[in-house]
Amino acid sequence: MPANLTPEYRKAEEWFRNADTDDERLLALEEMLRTIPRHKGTDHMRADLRRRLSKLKETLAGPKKHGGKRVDVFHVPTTGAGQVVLLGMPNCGKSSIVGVLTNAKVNIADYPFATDLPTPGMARYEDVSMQIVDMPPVTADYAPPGAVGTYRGSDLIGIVIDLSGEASEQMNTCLDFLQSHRLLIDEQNEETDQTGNILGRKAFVICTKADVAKDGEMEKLKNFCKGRFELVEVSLETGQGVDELAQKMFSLLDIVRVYAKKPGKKADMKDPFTLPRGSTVADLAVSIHRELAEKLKSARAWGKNVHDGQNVHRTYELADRDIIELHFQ
Ligand SMILES: Nc1nc2c(ncn2[C@@H]2O[C@H](COP(=O)(O)OP(=O)(O)OP(=O)(O)O)[C@@H](O)[C@H]2O)c(=O)[nH]1
Ligand SMILES: [Mg+2]
Repeated sequence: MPANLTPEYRKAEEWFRNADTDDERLLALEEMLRTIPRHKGTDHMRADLRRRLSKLKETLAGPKKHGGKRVDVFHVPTTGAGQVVLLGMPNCGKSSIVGVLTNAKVNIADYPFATDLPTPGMARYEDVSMQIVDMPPVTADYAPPGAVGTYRGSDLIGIVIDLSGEASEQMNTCLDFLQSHRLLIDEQNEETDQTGNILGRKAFVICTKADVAKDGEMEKLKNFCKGRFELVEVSLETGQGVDELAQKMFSLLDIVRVYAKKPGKKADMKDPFTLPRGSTVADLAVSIHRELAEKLKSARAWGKNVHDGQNVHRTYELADRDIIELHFQ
């Protein structure tokens, strides 16, 4: 696709070429980024400009102070019950999803590459808060440096596909990125690193722009995925499917909610503890208080798999919405 560069941009480029100090180069690069036309044909040029700009800023900031820590903006610590990180091509609706589900300040725009840094927000499902992270886009031959680390640190990857465009082409680009970085969990082969951590992550597909979808695109995508991924169809314009999306994230994060109860008191039903499915009473004790956990003597449970107030062993597997009363020595 032709870049159709404007005279304004050409002028900024000339300024850059003729600049003889880094300070001036920085201003010229910023001007180039400001004046470059924003469309698909300039995707790579803009990505390259951003890269040059950030390198130059680093040079201008001077050598790092001894012992000073470099902040990795692509490292997003998880808060809440789990972390979902979005992946998708430019303009597919990633920021709109985070904008609708959370209070985070995201940049939603009708031009591509509007987002350039990970931006987390907290989404609610019933009484659980889950973190959802907006990301800069990927294309067939560009991914933001550092993004692999963000995906590796997640609990779940949300592949975002714009139904008003070519769904299978977008899906191929996303899958190529995930597969080339060993980011997809594969049932046959759970690859691990040297310390035994599984490299891949679970993924699902969020299909956006249902209100302006191409006829039959959702069906085509379903066939393309052949049951490999779960899909949710949404419109961030009309709100269609947004509640289902939050519910799907909760169910795919595979967590259980547990309400703690003090002996003789009512359970705290407002603020559940969240643990991975398969966790036990002993795990709950550790998550409440690591040191106190060693003193766990007994526990009682209320919930769908037990009689009210039943005594349970420390190996009892917690079910979603259990109420647990812990007794310490
Ligand atoms: N009609 C319609 N428009 C949508 C929907 N979701 C997003 N948009 C529009 O699509 C454009 C791009 O949305 P963004 O959320 O900024 O896309 P993005 O994936 O974050 O884009 P980048 O940051 O460039 O990667 C905006 O103009 C949105 O208003 C939707 O469900 N329906
Ligand atoms: Mg965005």
